[in-house]
Amino acid sequence: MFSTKPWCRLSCNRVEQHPHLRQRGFSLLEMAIVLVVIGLLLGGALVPLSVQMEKQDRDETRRLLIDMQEAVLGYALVNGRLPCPDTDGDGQMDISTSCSNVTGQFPWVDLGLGKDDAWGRPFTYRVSANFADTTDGTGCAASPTAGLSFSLCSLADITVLDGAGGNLVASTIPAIIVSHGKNWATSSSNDEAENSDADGVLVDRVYSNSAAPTFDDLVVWVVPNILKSKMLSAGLIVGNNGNNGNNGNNGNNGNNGNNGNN
Ligand SMILES: [Ca+2]
Ligand SMILES: [Ca+2]
Ligand SMILES: [Ca+2]
Repeated sequence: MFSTKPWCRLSCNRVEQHPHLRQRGFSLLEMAIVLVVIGLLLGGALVPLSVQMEKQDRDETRRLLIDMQEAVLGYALVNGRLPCPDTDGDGQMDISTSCSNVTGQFPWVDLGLGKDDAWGRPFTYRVSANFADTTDGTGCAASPTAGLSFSLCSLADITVLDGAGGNLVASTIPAIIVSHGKNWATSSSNDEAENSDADGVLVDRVYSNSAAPTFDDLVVWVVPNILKSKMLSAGLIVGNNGNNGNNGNNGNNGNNGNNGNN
């Protein structure tokens, strides 16, 4: 028995014989509800995904910063001074005798790494001039070791705070490297502005992308006593002779280093 409808003889015939097979489409209301539910599910999944991606980027950048910190120490062991920043964007440090431009980008060509962070942006690098110039034992040693830019008594001039105008985290730091994070350097955050104003005061504090002032920068620095300890271990700085002042490895009282003349 065939359907009387010529335009759908086969399929209509089957439905007419088996009414329970008759199909009905979704109403507009049902479709709207389904779309809303899918949207909610997708929205719920996408927020954690972006958070997860930022965490991966931060972890990657943090690992790179640790390697860069190690590379700076290695550079000091080989060259007797810290690298001077790159100030013209070619990845090579810009230095004459002195390291007069102490803030710039990390010299990624000379150091062999550290061109960009995980967000494709350059790192900010600041160094203490006394630790990066080509003058032996700048500032304190009476008879500095030839070829060494700094001595045990040399003082660095970088300070790290826990917020703009906040408490000290570290002082007399020879060099510091900053990734400005996913948001780069927001003008609305005093704490982030402190890391991009090219002076010797920088901020390292807990991450926050919601509560003001926001802060997503990643910061590592060269610890003065680790630097000097490595130089001592390598025999590059001699701890107890007058050449390097009389202050042992206490970098923080280096003001007395001038007494080495006496
Ligand atoms: Ca350069
Ligand atoms: Ca930032
Ligand atoms: Ca600053």
